[in-house]
Order: sequence, then C-alpha cells, then structure tokens
Amino acid sequence: MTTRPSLLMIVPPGWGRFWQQPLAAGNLTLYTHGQDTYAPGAIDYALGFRPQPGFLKTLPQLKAVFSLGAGIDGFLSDPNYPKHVPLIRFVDDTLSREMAQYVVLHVLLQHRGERNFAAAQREAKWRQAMLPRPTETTRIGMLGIGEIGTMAAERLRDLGFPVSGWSRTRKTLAGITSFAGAGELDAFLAQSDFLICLLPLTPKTHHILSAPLFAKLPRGAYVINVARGGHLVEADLIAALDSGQLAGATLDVFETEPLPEASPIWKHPKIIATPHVAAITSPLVAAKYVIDGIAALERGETLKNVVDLERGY
Ligand code: NDP
Ligand code: OXD
Repeated sequence: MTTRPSLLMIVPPGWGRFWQQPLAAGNLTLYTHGQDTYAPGAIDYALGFRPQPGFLKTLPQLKAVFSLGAGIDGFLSDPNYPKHVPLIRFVDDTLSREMAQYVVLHVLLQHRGERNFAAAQREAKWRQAMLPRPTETTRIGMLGIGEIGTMAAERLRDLGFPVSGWSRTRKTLAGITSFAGAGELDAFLAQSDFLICLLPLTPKTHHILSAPLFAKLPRGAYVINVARGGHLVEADLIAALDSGQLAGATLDVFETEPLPEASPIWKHPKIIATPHVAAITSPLVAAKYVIDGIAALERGETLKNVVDLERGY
C-alpha cells in the first residue's frame, strides 16, 4: 500500500478555507499550520508565502516547499531555510496577466493625465488637455524583464510605447530593446520616462530604487514599484518627488506591510498607493500547480521554476 504524501499549508489565519477545497482534489493528506495537530516528521511538502523564520527547519522529512508567490524573498530571508530542500516558486500566466494589467493601468493613468480629469470632474470643470507626451516618444523601462516583466513589456509595446528592459542576461524579444548587466544600467535609466520595477528582491537589488538611481532618470520620470518594498528607499522617493525630479509614483509594495497609518506615502499628492494587490495568487490555479508538482516529484521528475538559492531568485 502506498501512503499519500502530506502537505502542510502555512497560510495566514483565516486563509486555510480558500486553499482546503481546491487542494482536496489532490491525493494528499492536508494539514493547516496553526490549526491541525501533526508530527513534524510526517510532513512531506509545505506551501506558504512568508513562513516564520526557522520554522521550515523543524520539518525533518520535508521534500520540497512551494511558494504561493512568484517572489520568494519571504523564504530566503530566513537564515535557517533548509538549503537541501528545493523551493519552487509560483509561475503562471494568470498571475503574469494580472500583473501586466496593473502595470498597464498605472502607466495609462499617468500618461493620459486621468487624475487631472478626475479632479476636474469633481469641480464640474471642462478642462481639455493634450497628452503630456506622444505615446511614440514615451519610453518605458522594465527594471527586470523575466516572466512578469516580459508580459507587461509586450502589452505596453502593443499599445505603441517604445519599451526596453534591463536584466542580468541579454534578451531577444521582438520590438523590445535589451539592456543587460550593471554596465548598461545607466544607459537604460537615461532613456526610461516610466521606470517599472519587476526585479526579485536579492542582496544585489535591495534598495536599488534610491536617490542615485532617480538622479539618472530623465527629469519628470514616473516610477512604478510592483516588486518588493525592499527595493525602494522611501525617503529618497519622496525627496525626488518633492524636488520635481520625479513626476509621480505608483507603489503596490512597501518595506513595512501593512503600510503604517502614519506613513507620509498615504497622503503624498504624487503617489498612488495600493495594498500589495497587483496580483493575488488564485487558490484554484495555484492548488492545481502544487498538486501537479507534488505528483511529478513523487514520480521522480524534476520541476521547472525551482529557485536557484545561490542566485537568490
Ligand atoms: P523572474 O525571476 O522571472 O524575473 C526577474 C528578472 O529580474 C529577470 O529578468 C532577471 O534577469 C532580473 N534580475 C534579477 N536580478 C538581477 C540583477 N542583479 N541585475 C539585473 N537584472 C536582474 O521574476 P518574475 O517576473 O516572476 O517576478 C518578479 C517579481 O515580481 C517577484 O520577485 C516579486 O517580487 C514581484 N511580484 C509582485 C507581485 C505583487 O502583487 N505586487 C505579484 C507577483 C510578483 P535574468 O532574466 O537575466 O535572470
Ligand atoms: C508574489 C506576490 O510574489 O504576490 O506573487 O507578491
């Protein structure tokens, strides 16, 4: 008789019910951390997003960990992450699509001056205005052009914007200019009227969005950070907005989440802030991803999207 693999769900309190039902479709013994009683040695697989540091190390038979997010910094910030256990990140077109929608929405809100029209409507004023810049000369720079950055870049390219991307390795993407490596970062920044951060958070990218970088953007550039709060020095952003170096910013992620009520970001007139909702992993889609992944691992197959722990993403 073969035993069913066990899966421990490490999800925020109250979220277990969203995962329980779709995961029940797999041939798995399910446990919810903080709710069910289980022997640590009985856990084969775990899924989560930001588990308590040190916790995964207490599961001695763990075969693999599934991240509920595309970003896995919530695991790698754990100095005791058990390095022999493969970490599989969530990569899925539906997630990339939601992210691309968010990016396109915020580029267009700024590009088409929508906030001015909304203000005019509140005053019942008919204030016509031209686009501040023609689409053909509004240059988009994707800082990080991996799974999500590529889809967002392609959507913006298809809307007529000139698009370029910066990555560690050179890309060949139709109609998108590739800049690669630290040596090409300044040239990339100098031609980015919109800068969209879609990098993973690693020691190399931590606080990359800071005063020296903002100074290299064209004056009046717009910054969208949809990756991680740890990429941004918030005080430097506010200074760059207040000096006019930057025209505005959209932030979906923050160094401290939830963003504290006292943060000046909430009320800054040039910032749009959203509560880390650019894309929310769908339990239905992700449960299938995890069920299929466990079945493949149990058959002895290797999975795509295993994180390179040394590289950090
Ligand atoms: P990928 O790993 O597919 O892409 C990462 C990109 O960053 C790649 O192009 C990579 O280069 C580049 N990169 C990494 N390190 C460097 C470096 N040191 N210098 C230059 N380029 C670098 O990630 P995804 O596109 O799947 O996700 C990106 C991030 O988006 C996630 O890590 C997560 O933080 C965030 N996210 C946020 C969400 C939200 O709701 N706000 C939802 C989902 C994701 P190369 O291609 O050469 O390897
Ligand atoms: C992710 C996220 O990384 O939701 O997927 O932030």
